[in-house]
Amino acid sequence: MQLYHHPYSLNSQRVRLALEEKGIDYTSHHVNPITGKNMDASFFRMNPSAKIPVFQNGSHIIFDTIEIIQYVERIALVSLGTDNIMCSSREVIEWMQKIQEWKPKFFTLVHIPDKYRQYVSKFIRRVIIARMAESPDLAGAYHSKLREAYETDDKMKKPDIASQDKEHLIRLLDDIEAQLNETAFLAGEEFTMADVMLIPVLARLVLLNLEEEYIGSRPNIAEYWTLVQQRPSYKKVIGKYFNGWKKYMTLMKTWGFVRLRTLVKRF
Ligand SMILES: N[C@@H](CCC(=O)N[C@@H](CS)C(=O)NCC(=O)O)C(=O)O
Repeated sequence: MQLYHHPYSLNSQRVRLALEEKGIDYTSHHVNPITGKNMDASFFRMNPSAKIPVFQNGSHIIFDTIEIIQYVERIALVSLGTDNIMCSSREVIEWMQKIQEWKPKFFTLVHIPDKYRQYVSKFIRRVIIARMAESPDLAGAYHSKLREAYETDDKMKKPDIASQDKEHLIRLLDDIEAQLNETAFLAGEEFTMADVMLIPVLARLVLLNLEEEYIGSRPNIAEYWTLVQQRPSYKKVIGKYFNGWKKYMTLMKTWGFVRLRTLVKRF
């Protein structure tokens, strides 16, 4: 089984948390969307949306995060016996879908300083153009990605671009806060795939230095956040890259790559 993913990608984190929680082995391929690795023809040919994560088991390829997680659950059922491991209940799936409805893209982008955002955006556009020249048979799909990049840049110029996403996030967190008043985890007393969907959202808020505003102000979520950070799956998938000073190392590595490639004009 192959997983194409990256530590930066919130949906990739979800799938990796699920794999770790279920104890499933897989071959990991890092595809950094910020350095435009997702535009490499070898990956792009399999997945012209260029989005990660992508999960491949033989000829079976899955592109949707929730579908991948449910597939991982089924593999766990088959490989580890049916005694303890259950597939997600309806309640869990409802939470998963509700959390998935909140899209982190514009909310994240508005919290990144303009100068870095524009620099990376220009870099990615140049990567797309370079890859298009190398693989003209994929020109149509590369054009779509280029258009998408320009549309994103245009949308970012609108003053209240992330306000709807922010309101959506507040509603979601308020619902979660109320739920965590009743139960230790999102869908009951046990850790489930609903928690796997939520943890990367909280990690993203921390990464953007928004912990106090969104997590600290909600005592049940704050307590839950402390609890879930103790899990080995969290440490392996997120903590290893983003806890404390590590986040600066992770970000600097990517930023250094983008800067260097831009300076030497190698895309
Ligand atoms: N349909 C996908 C969406 C995944 C997605 O939005 N991935 C983002 C990162 S979390 C991505 O790959 N962005 C890079 C791009 O759009 O070029 C899913 O639900 O898994």
